[in-house]
Amino acid sequence: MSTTTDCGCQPTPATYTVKDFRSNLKPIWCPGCGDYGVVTALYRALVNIGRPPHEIAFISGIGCSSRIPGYTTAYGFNTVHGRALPIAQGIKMANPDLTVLVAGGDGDGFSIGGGHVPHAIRRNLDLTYIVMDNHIYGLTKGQLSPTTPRGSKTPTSSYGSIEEPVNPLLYVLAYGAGFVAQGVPADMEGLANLIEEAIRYPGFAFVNIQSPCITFGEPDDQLKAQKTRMRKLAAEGHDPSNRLRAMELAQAYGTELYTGVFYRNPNPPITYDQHIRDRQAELQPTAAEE
Ligand SMILES: Cc1ncc(C[n+]2csc(CCOP(=O)(O)OP(=O)(O)O)c2C)c(N)n1
Ligand code: SF4
Repeated sequence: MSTTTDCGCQPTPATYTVKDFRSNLKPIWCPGCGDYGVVTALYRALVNIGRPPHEIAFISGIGCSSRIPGYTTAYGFNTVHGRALPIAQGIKMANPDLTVLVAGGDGDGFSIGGGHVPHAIRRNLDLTYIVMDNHIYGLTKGQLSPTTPRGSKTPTSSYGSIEEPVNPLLYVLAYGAGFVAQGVPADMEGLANLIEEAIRYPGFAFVNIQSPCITFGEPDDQLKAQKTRMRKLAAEGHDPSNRLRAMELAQAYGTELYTGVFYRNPNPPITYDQHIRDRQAELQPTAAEE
């Protein structure tokens, strides 16, 4: 952190660097795991946000990806598999001034924790949900996950998966999320910008990150392949205020690798946490009542 003075009297706001957000814990992800890129992009986004680490709470579930809070200096809580969202909502309610980030894998978010996603969206607390989508259960050694493509061979689908995968983008759009984006670690700058935009969005914001699992993932998902496959929505002329078009584009999940903002509500509705603050203010006794 650095604090400078313009004239020797008024300190200018503190500025933070990546070092301020990187913890002393050395990541134990496999060398080449996409999650390294995710945490680097996150550090960059937090530098741009400019809030100190103690004003940020970072909540995760269980999985390789869910280790991420430990690699930051923000307040962190590595909770229970699939239960990051309810705990994050409680934290935001208890201290609405915190910037609350939630992260986990596709298994954590769309399998065991899938029932929490619609309710977090409809409540619309101001938090950012990052899913590190590697189409596999990484931590438990490569079993089928809810986003595993049909036909993929895994230890739990030896002859190829016969299940249709969940489409996380369409799922959250359908439930009314106000901010929906997708990024890849292969485009670090783009990913950092998306995370920053999501944090700045006043309401529930979702970022699906196609974060390759180098150990159990498919070759088509790896960083090198991402670079050739990715198609930036901005370059395609997509207008992120058009929710129906966003849903149309989101249908290509699993075939096209679109990156960027699918949808940003141009008129963000009041958040749940703001409703509560307003209600509390209304219920405060006036001086005459006291
Ligand atoms: C209640 C419960 N059920 C199952 C597990 C075992 N488990 C731990 S992580 C995990 C899945 C991990 O996959 P994902 O959430 O996609 O994260 P990744 O490791 O791929 O980043 C499972 C099934 C658990 N820890 N707790
Ligand atoms: S198993 Fe896969 S997701 Fe887990 S750390 Fe290794 S490469 Fe990453």
